[in-house]
Amino acid sequence: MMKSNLEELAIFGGRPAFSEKIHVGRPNIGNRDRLLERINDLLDRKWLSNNGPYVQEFERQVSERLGVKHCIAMCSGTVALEIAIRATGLTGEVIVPSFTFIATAHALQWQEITPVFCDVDPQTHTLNPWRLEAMITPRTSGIIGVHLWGQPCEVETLTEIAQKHNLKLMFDASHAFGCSYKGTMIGNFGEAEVFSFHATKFLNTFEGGAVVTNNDELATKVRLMKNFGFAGYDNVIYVGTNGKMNEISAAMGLTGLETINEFVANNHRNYKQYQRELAGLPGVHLFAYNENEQCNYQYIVLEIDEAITKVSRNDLIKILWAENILARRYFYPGCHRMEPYRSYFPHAGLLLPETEKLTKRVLILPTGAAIGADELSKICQILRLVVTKGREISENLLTHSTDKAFQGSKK
Ligand code: T4K
Repeated sequence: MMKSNLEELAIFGGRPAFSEKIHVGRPNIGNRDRLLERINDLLDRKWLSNNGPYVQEFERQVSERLGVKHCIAMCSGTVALEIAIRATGLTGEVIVPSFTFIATAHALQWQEITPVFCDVDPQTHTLNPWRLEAMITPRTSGIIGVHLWGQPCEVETLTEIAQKHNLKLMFDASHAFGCSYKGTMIGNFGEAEVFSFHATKFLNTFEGGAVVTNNDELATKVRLMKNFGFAGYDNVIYVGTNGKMNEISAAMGLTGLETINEFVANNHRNYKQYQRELAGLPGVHLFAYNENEQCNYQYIVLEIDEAITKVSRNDLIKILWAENILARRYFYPGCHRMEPYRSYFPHAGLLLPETEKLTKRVLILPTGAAIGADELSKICQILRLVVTKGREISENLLTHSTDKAFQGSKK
């Protein structure tokens, strides 16, 4: 049933639009039989970890697909970032966006390297190269750009700046598997790029990640570091940790790679439907992907301009949660407003006006194979109802207690 007036909204006592929760980040699960076949194989083989055949095959297929020389699979994107940072030799200060998942900053701070937060471009949501040069100090050793939502950073300009100032450039490509920049696959830029294959990512290995690079020396170092520094039995030649991907994760990754075109097709179909059904809705802007590049369309990103909608992003989230649509406000409130960075740099926000603005405006909607066209239409219809009656809703919300409907998202 389509909702057409305010009393029908669940936040004001109506029946929720969905009887079950609709999540952002539902995993892409490829062919279940193929996965189970692989799991049976690996159990029969009794080879569960430590550079097993599935991990080797997964690394080979990822390298081939991206046209990159080396892929080193890992147990998570965060550990892959930490190892890449260490192997690249970053020290002192590294410039990163604050508008990213906290792991980008933590991977530096974990090894006592200071993340220096730079503002992002309001159009691309990625590092603003024009702001970046002003953040460089004598302690700066590198830059980590984040291809947020799979939208590539301004790679060329960042490369020029890094060369000019003799800085190392790396990319957190956690969101950007299967995306391209000027026709070249993400994975080929900077010293190294890092993917996440977490359950919620476009391609998942339950938990997992990878460092990819075209640099032979760096690849050797990363490979050693993710395996305690072992160069052979009884021979440790480097400080290292345990960053290894296990066989069951690689089995999931290989299975996902077989149907990756379907994952893109689902996401692209949903993106186009959101685009059509939200078109012309005042104050609601759908983040636009460049359709001339390869893209995974894994995130449906809205920006809510409260001055026009008259209903705030946070109220909109409460309304959607009451309808069982669990929209998220990634990456609120920005790394600079989370510990320990909030204590270290209490005034960082002054240099991050676009980040501050985006963290108050962005809302992520569900997509992926788990959501059908009818469900998606229902979500758009609720958004349309709320936004067209924004002022009335905000006034009503003031008189209703809505805390129960919304438990608050973690970020
Ligand atoms: N850099 C960037 C830019 C990143 O975005 C991330 C990770 C990293 C680095 C680090 O990579 P990893 O070390 O994680 O590989 C999620 C993910 O946990 C995190 O991997 C991801 N970014 C981030 C953007 O999203 P949360 O806190 O939103 O997770 P959670 O548990 O709330 O899950 C999100 C939604 O997904 C839930 O509403 C339900 C759904 N879900 C989740 C899982 C785990 C499922 O339906 N099934 C599942 O198995 O962080």
